Amino acid sequence: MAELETRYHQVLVDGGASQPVAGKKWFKMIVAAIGGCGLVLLAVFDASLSSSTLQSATTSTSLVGLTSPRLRFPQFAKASQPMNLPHQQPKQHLRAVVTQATPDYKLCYFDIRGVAETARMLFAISKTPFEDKRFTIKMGIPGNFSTIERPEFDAAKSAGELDCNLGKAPYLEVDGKKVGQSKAIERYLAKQFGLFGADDLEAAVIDQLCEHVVDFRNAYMRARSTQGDEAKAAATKKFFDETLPTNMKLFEKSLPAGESGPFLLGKQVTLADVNLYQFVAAPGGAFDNQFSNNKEEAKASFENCPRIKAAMEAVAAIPELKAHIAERPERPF
Ligand SMILES: N[C@@H](CCC(=O)N[C@@H](CS)C(=O)NCC(=O)O)C(=O)O
Repeated sequence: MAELETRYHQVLVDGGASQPVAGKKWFKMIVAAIGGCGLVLLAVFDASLSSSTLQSATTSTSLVGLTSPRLRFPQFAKASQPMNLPHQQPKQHLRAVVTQATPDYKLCYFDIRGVAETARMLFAISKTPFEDKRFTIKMGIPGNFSTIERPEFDAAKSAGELDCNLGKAPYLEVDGKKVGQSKAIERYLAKQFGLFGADDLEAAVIDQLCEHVVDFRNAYMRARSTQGDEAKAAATKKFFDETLPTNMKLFEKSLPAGESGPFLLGKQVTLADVNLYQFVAAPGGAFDNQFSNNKEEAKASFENCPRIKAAMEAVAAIPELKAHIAERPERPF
């Protein structure tokens, strides 16, 4: 039996190129038959997914960046070479392999753009329906958070509904299961919608670019928390005049070489594009709201970064995103 398993493994992993370990002829025949069935099943399964399913998957199902046959046989993930079935090119990744009903998504956050807006953009770009649950907020004095009233949020927090995000918002519900932390939600949704790269390495580069944005945001927050009005104004000016343009050039240099765009990582929009867009270029983004009226400085910061510029223009031109921005409720931040 151990021999049979070994041979079956070889058939799946290297297409049977290795020498069988079994010595007896009848045993070889059984093993070959089992291996052959496995191959036929794999081929049929792959072929059935390659054309029509792939088409419909892009609109109604999850897109996952996994290569076959590793998806189906994760225990063989460490195999040195994936098996190349006849219609597969070496190194070609099957982007859509799992068809499934779209889950019930519910995103719970305040009735503002805030840290949930990138997630809402991901829903819009992927044309995925979701419940956009918004806790109302009322400011006694505009911009003064000590005068804020948010009865629905308070009730939800007392009821333990926000426990997954340490008593804060947002959280995402997927078929009743909750995920907290806005960045975790973004990554999860991007993976579900095929906006997180074609493989783990591309996903890591997308992560890298998103973390750059976190660093840039932290630099801005440090400038904004400078004590004293004059010192704070000077620190904020320095951020837009020097820090942000320098950072954008570094961001551009950090992009993988050889991609022709228009998006940061090639032809396909990813979470990295949407994240950077919401930070420096989106209407109502990080520098275009009640607390920051610096959208022109933000846009100027990547004027000399051709790849970023092209990517930001390409994101701005996505019809579904344009519609989302035009139709979303007007809020101060
Ligand atoms: N790291 C968390 C931060 C969550 C957070 O601070 N949420 C704020 C709104 S942006 C909140 O719920 N504030 C209400 C409170 O602290 O009472 C995330 O990104 O999800």
